[in-house]
Amino acid sequence: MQLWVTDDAEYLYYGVVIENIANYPNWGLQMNTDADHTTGYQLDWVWQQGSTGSDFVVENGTLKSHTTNTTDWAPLNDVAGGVVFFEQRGNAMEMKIAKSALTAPGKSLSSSIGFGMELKDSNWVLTHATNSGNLQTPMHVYTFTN
Ligand SMILES: [Ca+2]
Repeated sequence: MQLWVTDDAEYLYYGVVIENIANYPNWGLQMNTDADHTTGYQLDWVWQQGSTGSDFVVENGTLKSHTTNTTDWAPLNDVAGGVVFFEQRGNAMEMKIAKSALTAPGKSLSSSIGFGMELKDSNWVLTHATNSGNLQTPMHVYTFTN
């Protein structure tokens, strides 16, 4: 898997290339948007404990907010209009996310965000992630340039 990220004043952009993409009909791009690992979903079985705290996830092309601050899954809330562009062609996908959509009550958008991609099978079982083969590494960090 290859994953790129950049930003401008209003948007966050991701580009992803996934080998054998047909094996992963479900996916989630997790984001710790407030740079606070104590808020959001604690994905400690994927990334290093204390480095996740995912506040938002782009799940199969739709932006959703996490409603838990623990390792226990909880229902997600759709964030309407958060993904302003999404396209998948072959094994590549691009998405454009409104920065203004990446805030929630008590959570502000940090200038540095954690992120990581999970790839899942048809039963939503995690089968690959950006750190697959070396689980428990810290979530990736991107610092905004705008
Ligand atoms: Ca967080």
